[in-house]
Amino acid sequence: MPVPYDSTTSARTGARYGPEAIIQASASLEDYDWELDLDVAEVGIHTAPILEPHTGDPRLMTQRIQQAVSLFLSQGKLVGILGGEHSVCIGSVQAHLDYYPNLSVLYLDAHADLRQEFLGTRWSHACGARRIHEQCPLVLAGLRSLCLEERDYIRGQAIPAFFWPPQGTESDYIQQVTQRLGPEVYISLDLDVLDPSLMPAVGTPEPGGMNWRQLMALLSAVAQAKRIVGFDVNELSPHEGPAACSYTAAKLVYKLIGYAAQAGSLPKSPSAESI
Ligand SMILES: [Mn+2]
Repeated sequence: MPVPYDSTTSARTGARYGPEAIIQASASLEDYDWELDLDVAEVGIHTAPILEPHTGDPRLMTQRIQQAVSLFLSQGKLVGILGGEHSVCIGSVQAHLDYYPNLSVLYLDAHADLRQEFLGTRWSHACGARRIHEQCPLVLAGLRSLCLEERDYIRGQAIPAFFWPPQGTESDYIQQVTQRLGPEVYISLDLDVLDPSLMPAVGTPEPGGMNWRQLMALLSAVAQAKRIVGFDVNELSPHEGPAACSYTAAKLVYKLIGYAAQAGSLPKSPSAESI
């Protein structure tokens, strides 16, 4: 579901162009995934109409996203959101909790997004993880940028926060992240979890991030151990970087669909439309 929304973005706007760029790039990708030995298109991918942004009130935008995601969940679909700024995760997770009460969220982001409020709203892109943590268990991974308020909140609430780069081996890191998640996992991903050398087209680039292989290793391990029941991929700001970034984001979305299918997360729906 494309959500071209970036109204609370503080540094660089442009994530509103992300969904269209991902969808365009996806048409040029191979549907077959050799790693999974799976034709992702055959899983059944439906591209929903774009969700029109509510630019007047971020709280109302959150509600709009929740209602739209709920509609698809009521039809037994696995929903993946193409953002848009990262605050789109709040409404999506709220909707998923109605269907998956034991949901836990893997929040992949260079930033903690744990501020209580940012620039006058609690539904800002800088508050996404905070709003999620108020509702369900949350695991932060890929983290490498935060403020003191967020550090204190992580310590006070004992939130599992895995900083990047890993202190030990990558496989230990992956194991520790996975162990902190429940059986049903929602993946909320800010593309700035990747290193800006690979993904410069984001609103708030942060050096020292994951490379492609490291991110895939983590997602693959989570998919093998857990059931992926929903996801969002956010913050692609295509005008801020080379076209390769849109392809990378589109490939990531295909990978997430493939991993979810591999783990048996996807409902078998004969009515799914292919694109
Ligand atoms: Mn971020």
